[in-house]
Amino acid sequence: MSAAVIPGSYDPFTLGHRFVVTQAATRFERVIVAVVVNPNKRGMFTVAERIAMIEADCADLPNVTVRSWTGLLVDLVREEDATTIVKGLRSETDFAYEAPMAQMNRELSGAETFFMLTDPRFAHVSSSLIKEVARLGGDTAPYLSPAIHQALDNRVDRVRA
Ligand code: COD
Repeated sequence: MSAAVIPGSYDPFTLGHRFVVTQAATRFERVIVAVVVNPNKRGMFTVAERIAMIEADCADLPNVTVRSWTGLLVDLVREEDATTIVKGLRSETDFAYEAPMAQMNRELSGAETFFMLTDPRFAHVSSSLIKEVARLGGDTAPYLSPAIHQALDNRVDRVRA
């Protein structure tokens, strides 16, 4: 059975992420969205909150599951009996960052990385830029599902209060 892991911080999950997951869900029998925990980085949303938001956002994709992961990504790939990692690409900058990781992951375990070009509507969208726009009062609705947009608005309001 073909299975792919799509890792990220997802703080928060954007429509760019959603595009990549949706495309992968039509091409793999199983898709595992992995919220990778970076112990040195405190996010705006907890890992549990991110998982809940992604699960709700991907509820229409029955072959997609969401979980957290700490450690080497290839160990998760092995644990999930997957062979493929999927990464979204927005630009050459993403490719330059991702290519050495893809080579390393192949050497470590034989896991292959498939790169997927994002939808041009989301080529400038990153979680960090979205958070900055929200903090400064800009409209982030075009880049997030309605529930995640609401959650971000609530969190930013709490930060401001
Ligand atoms: N459209 C399409 N794709 C996008 C978009 C968008 N608008 N925004 C981001 N993406 C892609 C990114 O390129 C990335 O592939 C993925 O979505 C997740 O993005 P983020 O910003 O949520 O997450 P990052 O970049 O902080 O995540 C980095 C990883 C956790 C994926 C990376 O560090 C990793 O694979 N870590 C595993 C640990 C490990 O094994 N390290 C050794 C590797 S050799």
